[in-house]
Amino acid sequence: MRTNYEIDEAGVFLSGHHACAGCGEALAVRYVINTMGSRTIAVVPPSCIAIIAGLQPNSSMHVPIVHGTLESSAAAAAGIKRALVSQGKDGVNVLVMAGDGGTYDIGFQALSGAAERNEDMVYVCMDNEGYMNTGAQKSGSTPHLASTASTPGGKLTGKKNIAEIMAAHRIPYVATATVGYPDDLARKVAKARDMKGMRFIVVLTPCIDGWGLPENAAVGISRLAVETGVFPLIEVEDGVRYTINHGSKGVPVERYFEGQKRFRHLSPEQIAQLQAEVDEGWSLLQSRVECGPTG
Ligand SMILES: Cc1ncc(C[n+]2csc(CCOP(=O)(O)OP(=O)(O)O)c2C)c(N)n1
Ligand code: SF4
Ligand SMILES: [Mg+2]
Repeated sequence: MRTNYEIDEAGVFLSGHHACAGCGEALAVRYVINTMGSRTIAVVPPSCIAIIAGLQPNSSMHVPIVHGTLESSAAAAAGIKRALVSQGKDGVNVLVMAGDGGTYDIGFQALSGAAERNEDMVYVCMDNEGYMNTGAQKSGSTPHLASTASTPGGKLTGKKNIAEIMAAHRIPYVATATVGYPDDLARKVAKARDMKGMRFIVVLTPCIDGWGLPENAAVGISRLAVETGVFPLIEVEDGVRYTINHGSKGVPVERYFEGQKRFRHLSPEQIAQLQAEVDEGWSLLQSRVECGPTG
């Protein structure tokens, strides 16, 4: 899928950072921060993103970074934006880049409160489906039956649907994206940047270490996540207007699991169960779409 969106490599993300080679999260950070532009203040809680951002004076990003706590990113961003507005600096973008642990779980209270108040920020969740910075433990985003450091036999519960949860707050904009489709990702970030109120984007960012991937696999595996329907690309406006940006090609989910060490223990019965779960999720999503697929 191509959206013909021109990715702006504005040079806000600099060469040289401390992520693992091939890290999907670092790639997403590059697209997001370059698209947001240099008139941006970013809040980054503890995560691999904070490692990628690095410490001053050697930060990989050419914008101010506020290193907050894992619980408080959305509250911090709301306060920063309000302070800027009170100083007459309306044109500065306030961005959160938080991991899934800092979004689905530990930072969720602050995020939900900020969404209820429709605070003016772009909140991007870099979703690598686990607490990777601390050794790949499971989070509320880890998929059903995936093996992690804290669920070595496979996670017994499912992945929370954070896009649906945020859409239920009826905020102006919710989207999903992934590094496998960078022009779609950059288009969504630019769209969110130019809106007002609470905008939320969850970006699937494969983790080389936690998913058990070769260093060159992040882009290909995130494409498969979309093509199998495991991670649909969608936009939701005002909590009700759903668009699917990429129609499922119906690739079997087994193709997505192949090559990821976190799924190598799955039995044929478990793969069939996961296929049924993906099919059900896809049908539910279709029922929410008013407009047809655009991609
Ligand atoms: C309240 C709290 N609990 C635990 C930690 C330890 N901690 C630091 S980073 C991190 C992992 C965060 O995972 P995620 O948000 O998914 O980001 P990732 O490392 O995967 O990019 C944890 C648990 C912390 N800093 N604060
Ligand atoms: S542990 Fe995973 S998310 Fe963290 S830097 Fe390495 S590849 Fe990236
Ligand atoms: Mg994570």
